[in-house]
Amino acid sequence: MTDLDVVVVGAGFSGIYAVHAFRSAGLTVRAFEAGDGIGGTWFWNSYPGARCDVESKDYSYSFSPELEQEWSWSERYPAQPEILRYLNYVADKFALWPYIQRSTRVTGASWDAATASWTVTTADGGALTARYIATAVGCLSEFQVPDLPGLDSFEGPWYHTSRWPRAGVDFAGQRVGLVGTGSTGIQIAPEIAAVAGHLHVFQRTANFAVPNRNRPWLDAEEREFKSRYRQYRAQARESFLGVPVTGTGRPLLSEPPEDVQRLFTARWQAGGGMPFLGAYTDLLVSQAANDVVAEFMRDRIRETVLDPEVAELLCPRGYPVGAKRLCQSDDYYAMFNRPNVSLVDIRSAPIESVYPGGLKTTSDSYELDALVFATGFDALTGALFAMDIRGVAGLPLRSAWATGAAAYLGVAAAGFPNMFVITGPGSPAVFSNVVLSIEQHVEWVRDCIAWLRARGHTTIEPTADAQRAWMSHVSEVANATLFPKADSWYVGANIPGKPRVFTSYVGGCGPYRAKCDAVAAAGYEGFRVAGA
Ligand code: NA7
Repeated sequence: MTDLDVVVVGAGFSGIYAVHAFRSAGLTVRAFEAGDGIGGTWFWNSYPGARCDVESKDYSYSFSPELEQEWSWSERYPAQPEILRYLNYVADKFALWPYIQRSTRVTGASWDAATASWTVTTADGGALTARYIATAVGCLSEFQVPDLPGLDSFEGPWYHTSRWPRAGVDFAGQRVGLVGTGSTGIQIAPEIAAVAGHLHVFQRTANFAVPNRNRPWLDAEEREFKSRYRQYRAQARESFLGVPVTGTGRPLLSEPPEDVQRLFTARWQAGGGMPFLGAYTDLLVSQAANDVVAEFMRDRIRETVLDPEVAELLCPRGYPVGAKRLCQSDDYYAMFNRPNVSLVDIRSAPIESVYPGGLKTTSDSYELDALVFATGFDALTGALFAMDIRGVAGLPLRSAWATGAAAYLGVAAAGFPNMFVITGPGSPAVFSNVVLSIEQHVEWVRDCIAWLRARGHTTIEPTADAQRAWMSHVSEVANATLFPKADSWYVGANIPGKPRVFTSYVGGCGPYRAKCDAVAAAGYEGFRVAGA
């Protein structure tokens, strides 16, 4: 007998739904959450300007038609506080609080073959056993601060955007340095610039950013949309990105250039990243097609930023559009026209050190009152490796994945029986509307456990062969695209020493779902089951 059927690690979008889904299937479950509130990514990333780059109507649970109808989003793109309110509302509505233990960090989990169970340990010294564990730790949760000489000596405060002080930060009149110009840096920069005395943006790599055109969601629009929400969700499930995007269905290179420009202009005016990347079939597979959209975007930067030298520095080069996460902002580029903002090129003159009064590059010194790091995450594996997970014969997950993460269907790993990795490596997670991907994984795991129980099986584990074949399919699909061609967190390039492997499935959410369903229908093909 185990203490529980399932331990869920984390209470963000995936952990919250996992608790609900598993409980509804009659399982005993507890989620452990390190934060003192639920929400995961949306709990921790409370920096000013934090906003999702997927539209509210998509970035929300689809499992409950009632929830879908009664919740009302206020804006086209949801801001962090509203997403957090939504998740708390979900926990209230489905009475999930008794099953979520907050302020409790899971430190390890080890598999015991004799009892076919996991022992899960927590930082407060607790331990309990469960037949299954489901990691719901998020793909972007283990934040990283660059190892800069002298950072300890800095006299002002410094922050990472993913651990923002709850009480907020007052930058009024201060000289602020911002390191990092990914999605996060691009969102926080205009907020700091609006109040700071001066903002220095330290840019190592320029990023492509398209407008959001964020606006309030009008009542009439919402009513009309909600009348067809079910059909819309059905389309989303079958779609490539987990969001129905209308593309031309044709390659850009076969189109007259003036038609291409007209379409891009219309999409630029409408806002949003997915409509751009989904506009033509060859944008993410042909460098020549991608060059056209890249130049279109550089032209928009040049027409927005008044200083031509600054504009050129902001123009991304050397990697395809979309191979790093396409950023979204309505005011990032225009911010550089403010007299209190300057762009510092740390590609040509890297940061050398931090000193008590500021930051030194190889060419200049910058006097600063505060420093902000928007320097990203040890993505996909960081939060899993932060725990001491040990599978068959005590094998540490960190060793099993030392040369690259691998999971069959992106949801279960050879050597780690009865462990399910929600949105794990090998799944489409970060290349999709992740809420939909989370629901699909959680439901698949719920059904798998029900199938095992119905047959009296106690363990399930993917075979090494099935896992190898799946990961080689993942690579093959990725290598036919431009995605692996940038130094990004998608390939682990942002973490010194991390193996450079592209582990996300970019074959589309619809086909991926079909594959997972087919595996289940074939009696969990590629898995070994045992017991009873
Ligand atoms: P990202 O996208 O990983 O961006 C991190 C930024 O920080 C990026 O501009 C990096 O430059 C920069 N960075 C990282 N380390 C350093 C060092 N050591 N020195 C200088 N600059 C550095 O993280 P975000 O938080 O913006 O976004 C993560 C995801 O959240 C995003 O993709 C969305 O899915 C939501 P680099 O490009 O590596 O040269």
